[in-house]
Amino acid sequence: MSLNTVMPIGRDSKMQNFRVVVMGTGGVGKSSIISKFMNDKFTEVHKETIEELHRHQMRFDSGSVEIDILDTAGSLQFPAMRKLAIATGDAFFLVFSANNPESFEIVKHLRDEIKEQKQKGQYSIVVVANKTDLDIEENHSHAVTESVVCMDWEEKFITTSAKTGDNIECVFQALEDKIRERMVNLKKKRLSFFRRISMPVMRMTKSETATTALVEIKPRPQSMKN
Ligand SMILES: Nc1nc2c(ncn2[C@@H]2O[C@H](COP(=O)(O)OP(=O)(O)OP(=O)(O)O)[C@@H](O)[C@H]2O)c(=O)[nH]1
Ligand SMILES: [Mg+2]
Repeated sequence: MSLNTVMPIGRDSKMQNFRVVVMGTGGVGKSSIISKFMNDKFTEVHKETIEELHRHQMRFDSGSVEIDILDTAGSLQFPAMRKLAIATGDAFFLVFSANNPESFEIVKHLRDEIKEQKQKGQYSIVVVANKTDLDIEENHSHAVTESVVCMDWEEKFITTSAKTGDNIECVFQALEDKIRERMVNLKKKRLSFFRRISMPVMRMTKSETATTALVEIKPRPQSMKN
């Protein structure tokens, strides 16, 4: 699927649902990243978010997936709201500002909270270093942060600029990859479940199997037919 196939959707009960929660401290560019991706729009004005839900559809070979993108409050968030956001998330974009090292500290705390609240394998994280268009002198070196995220945490790290649009698609491409991974794992789990429940048949003796087969192909008695 290409990112161009992401489109607004109506409700479809049969569609699989996947929620990505966008978190990070105030002003790091969470809403700007979403707006750039969804509407190709960027505004210099900072309007603090309370909470906003965006909905899109991604199409995969095996079907469509409904994507809820939850844009959270950076500075105005209550702990209970954050807890709920974490509880309902399948994936998390943890955003910090490339020119503000303290905003990465918040990302660390958020990751800890997610890890505490959710079970391993139940969620995916993408760490986003935004505002890379700002003067290089102002920019904090990515090397250390990137190695912490990629080597220690083993999570995906992407540098972006919501202003220029640089790498914005990569963030959502990473999400797409995570969903695909999740779908494959789910399929594998289902297959192993079916293998497990078919085990007793495999343990049957030859004669038992033959009897079972006979019972299965025996025609329906005449008396039972209408
Ligand atoms: N130069 C530059 N400015 C950016 C970028 N992304 C966002 N901004 C600016 O940073 C400010 C905050 O952006 P928002 O997207 O509102 O940040 P937020 O994380 O959603 O903020 P809260 O909703 O308050 O948590 C705005 O003035 C944006 O114009 C970027 O990549 N580069
Ligand atoms: Mg916002």
